[in-house]
Amino acid sequence: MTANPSATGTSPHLGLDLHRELELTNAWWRAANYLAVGMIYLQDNPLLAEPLRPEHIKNRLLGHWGSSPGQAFIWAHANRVIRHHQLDMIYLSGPGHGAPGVLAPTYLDGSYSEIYPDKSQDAAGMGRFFKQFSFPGHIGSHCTPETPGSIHEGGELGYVLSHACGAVFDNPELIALACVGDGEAETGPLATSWHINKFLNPISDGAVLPVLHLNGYKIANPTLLARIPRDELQNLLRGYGWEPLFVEGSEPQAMHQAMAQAMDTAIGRIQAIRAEARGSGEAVRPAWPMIVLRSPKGWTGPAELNGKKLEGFWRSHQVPLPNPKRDTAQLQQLEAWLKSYRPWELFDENGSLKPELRALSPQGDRRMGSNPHANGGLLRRKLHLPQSADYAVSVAAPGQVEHENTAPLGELLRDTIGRNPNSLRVFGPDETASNRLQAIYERSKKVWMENFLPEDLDGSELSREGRVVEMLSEHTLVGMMEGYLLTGRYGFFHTYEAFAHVIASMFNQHAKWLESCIHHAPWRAPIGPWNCLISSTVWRQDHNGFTHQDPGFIDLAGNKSGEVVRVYLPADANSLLAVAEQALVEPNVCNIIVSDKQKHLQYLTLEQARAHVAKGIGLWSWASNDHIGHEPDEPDVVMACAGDIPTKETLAAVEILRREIPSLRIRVLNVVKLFALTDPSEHPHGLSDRDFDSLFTTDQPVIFNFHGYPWLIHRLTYRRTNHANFHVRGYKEKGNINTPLELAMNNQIDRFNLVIDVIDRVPGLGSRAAHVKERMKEAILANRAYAHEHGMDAPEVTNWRWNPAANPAANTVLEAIR
Ligand SMILES: Cc1ncc(C[n+]2csc(CCOP(=O)(O)OP(=O)(O)O)c2C)c(N)n1
Repeated sequence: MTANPSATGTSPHLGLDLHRELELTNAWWRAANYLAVGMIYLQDNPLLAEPLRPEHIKNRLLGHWGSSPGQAFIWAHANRVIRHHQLDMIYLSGPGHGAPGVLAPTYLDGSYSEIYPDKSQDAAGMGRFFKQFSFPGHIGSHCTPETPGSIHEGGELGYVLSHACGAVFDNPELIALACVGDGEAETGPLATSWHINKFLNPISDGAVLPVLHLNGYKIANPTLLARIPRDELQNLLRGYGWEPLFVEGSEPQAMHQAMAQAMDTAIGRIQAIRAEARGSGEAVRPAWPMIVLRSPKGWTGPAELNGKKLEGFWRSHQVPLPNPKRDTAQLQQLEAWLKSYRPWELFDENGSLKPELRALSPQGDRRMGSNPHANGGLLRRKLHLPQSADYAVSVAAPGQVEHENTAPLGELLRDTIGRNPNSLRVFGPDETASNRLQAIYERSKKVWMENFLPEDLDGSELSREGRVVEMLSEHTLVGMMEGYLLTGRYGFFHTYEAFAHVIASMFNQHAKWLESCIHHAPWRAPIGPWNCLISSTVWRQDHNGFTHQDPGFIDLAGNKSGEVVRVYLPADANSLLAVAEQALVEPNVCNIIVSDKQKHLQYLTLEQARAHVAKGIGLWSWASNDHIGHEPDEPDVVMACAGDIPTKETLAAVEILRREIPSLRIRVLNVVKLFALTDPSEHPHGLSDRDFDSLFTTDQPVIFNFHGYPWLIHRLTYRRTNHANFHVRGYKEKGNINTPLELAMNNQIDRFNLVIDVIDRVPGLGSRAAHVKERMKEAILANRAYAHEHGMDAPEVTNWRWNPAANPAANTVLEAIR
């Protein structure tokens, strides 16, 4: 429907009739637009107390005007319905580059000055507010963490709806007003996120109110949704399950009327949906309302410059008048533009907003600049974890039993959800059971607001109230999780390793957000950790093959600030539990946990695993033979490993070496915290040089068997004393439909190649261990032939168990050297 532009009646608030209320709303919007222009251009003379001169203009003009007036318009009308209905509402700016249209309202509602008292409500404060915008040493040009009321920077476009959805999960009274850029709507993540309405339960969740901001243009192009026929757009949005309300035009008075009516209709509809569902107790998916705001890009800005169209065209996207400092005509045009808002009618002689306009903002925490949900750490409660010991795998001796590493974690998550029923959700792209986390379903199912078929009762685990969110859009899931975290709750995302790259950019953005919060917005309380379990890993893609083999996601983590990023590579189930005990609760971090879902050998008891995780790198003395009591421990070689399969192959290699060359002194190190490898000045997990040197030695060969691409280990250790002796094995893009051992052999992380590496690297071994080396080469050929003949690994490989009983008689090589 199109909102009727001739809405009439009496405002139930402020004792104003609607006409007067909208007149004031328009004045408030003028004030916001004035501030937005001031932010982009002015470093002095904020109230135009004197004629505008070049020195009042900033030297570099950095910002985006085009989106700003439309966003301030939305905010103005949100204020109106918040006041009328005492709503709990937050605003998310999809095109966050339109920050002037968000910052200005937070200044007008007083939130900004409360957080930043020097940006006071007077001319001097306004001057500082203008100058700091998009200015070196001050704030950025998007809705960065410094922006009060923002949980969404909007620098990288595409996530506004999924963030909004996460924010309203389990917040039944909250409305997340989400401005979607029409350019943003062309991105893959945004396009798929229209489906959020399939996961919102009108009884227990809040509502997302999208406003598709159809201002027609991106940076230098028309937008698709603005140019397709209107009925096509309407059908598209309806097809996604929304009921669009259209507000279209450019004449302010008619637009205020239309927007007021659309907002009234939308809020009325949301309230009716809630009342119906909550009254009946029956949750079905309604057609939630949304608004399509078709207004000019750069609305109220200069119509043209040198005969070229600005308002209502892409040329208004950034700074419409690019050079008023040096071009007198542009300076005059800018002054006329600023004066067109009649600031003298809006601000008193001190520069404070006039009281009748100030009254248009909601009060206290109802202001969208001060809503506590947008500083979610304030609302965050401690996550109650059950005792991990209840789920620990019993390990009588290392390397004897196999277990699915992720299954106990599933039990831990199940009971953590039980203890935190409204503040923990698990997100995954259709893989919760596949990743062996299905124990969660004993406590909570998958949320599903669509219809149910009878056969769904047979194992589909669907429910209206589920704490598990599954959808085949990693973007939407991670966006939902981030919205959930940013509003003070806890989340856990799990995915395929190779496809974690799909959300690599989201990880980047979230890590940047956290980093900025810590350094530039200390008033933001810490939020719960961003958890990503990578559980279908490169080394066990038996039925998928090459496309599913890519351990590069953790490489990204190496690019981010150590303050906010953690990578864990637990080798067994208890290590994963011990990691989870930390990862689930550490605030303001992103955790990447790599743990394959299949059955693996178990090495450590929970107590041992906890100590191992606390240290980050463990010297596994039970696997080493360099500990010779009274003499200094001097290994001939250090066998280091990180990750489940590389750990197993390393141990199998050590077993061969101890059998074949028993006097070779081997030290086995297992790395569970990847960043323990780096310097403590780079990462809080980092080991000191002394600790590192004592583990890895300063001069002995280190054969490092790594889960990921080998270069990452070199990146992390290049400054360590013994780096020159590091020989790293890892994934080298050699894969197909392989057996596990064959894949390991193709990439040389297997036991036989590791033995060869040791023979090649330990000084003096070489030709003296030629017979062993030959046997290893033969073993590789034989095992490959077996795999190609039988389609599986030989039983002695598959059923291999740690058994270091050495046979001293076989030792001849090293004794001859010593
Ligand atoms: C994912 C992504 N791709 C490209 C850009 C670069 N970019 C910044 S603004 C913009 C145009 C945005 O258009 P729209 O969403 O309609 O916003 P508005 O018109 O309100 O400025 C683009 C392409 C980006 N920020 N994010």
